[in-house]
Amino acid sequence: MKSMAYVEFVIGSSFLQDLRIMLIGKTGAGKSASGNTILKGKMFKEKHDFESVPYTNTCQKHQQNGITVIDTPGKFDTDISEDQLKEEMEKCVNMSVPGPHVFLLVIRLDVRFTDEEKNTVKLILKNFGEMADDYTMVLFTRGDQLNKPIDKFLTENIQMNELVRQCKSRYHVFNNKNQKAKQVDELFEKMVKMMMENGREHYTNMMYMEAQKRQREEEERPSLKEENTIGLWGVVGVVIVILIVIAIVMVCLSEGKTADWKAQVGEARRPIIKKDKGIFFKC
Ligand SMILES: Nc1nc2c(ncn2[C@@H]2O[C@H](COP(=O)(O)OP(=O)(O)OP(=O)(O)O)[C@@H](O)[C@H]2O)c(=O)[nH]1
Ligand SMILES: [Mg+2]
Repeated sequence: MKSMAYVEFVIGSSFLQDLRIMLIGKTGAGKSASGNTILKGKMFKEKHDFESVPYTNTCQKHQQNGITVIDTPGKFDTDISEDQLKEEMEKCVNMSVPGPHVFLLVIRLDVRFTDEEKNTVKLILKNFGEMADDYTMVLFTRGDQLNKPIDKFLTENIQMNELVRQCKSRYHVFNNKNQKAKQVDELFEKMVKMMMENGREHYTNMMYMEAQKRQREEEERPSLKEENTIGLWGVVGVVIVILIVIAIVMVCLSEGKTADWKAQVGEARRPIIKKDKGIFFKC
């Protein structure tokens, strides 16, 4: 437990005079609700539990006391096409210029972290590139539904544990139904620590461009592979044809020899006809 003096130091810290946070995650994870908890107000619109389509379709930005929160549309299992979402994400990055200090990867604690969930999260992170890992912290929502200590929960959920480790073991738990200030102060404390570790640097637009470039290159790579496969099959085809030609030539040659041999043998095996014992061959 940190002393109150330390927490007060963090809250008053110059780090928090200009802090840019970007909320990312699947639809319904609780991004908008978390944005409201952080800014201590009802600034972002939250969706209702029964809605399956993303509530936040466009980037939203709100500021309070030097803290900027950028809310993003939920990824990716819904109506919005991949291209539309990428376009929107680019807008979100531009909205955060010169770039966010922290990506909060928002994850619901109360749903099983299946392979599908894992892949969605992978896609979200991939969109920002590996460099974003240094600036990412997992924010678990629905802490009100957690019935055990978070450490124990993570030990029992290998997939979530893995994700947290990928984010350099940075995580925090929010209960957005009870916007207690303490949970926000503790989050800021973790963010300040992270910013110190990152030398006060932030994620930049350049990093985003680089990540997008890499992604495009990766998408184009399968066709290169295909070309290579076609090339490989071409070589295999030529080799097969050569082998067939060689085989035919050898067969012809050996048939010529056989004919000679047959001729010789035919000569040698001329039937000997004996008058009294019929026909037999001389070996
Ligand atoms: N019980 C509980 N409900 C929460 C918590 N956080 C979010 N919710 C609820 O979960 C629902 C979805 O939250 P949103 O913040 O709208 O989710 P989102 O990630 O912004 O979703 P999209 O905008 O569609 O991408 C809302 O009904 C929230 O009230 C939490 O900590 N506890
Ligand atoms: Mg939202």
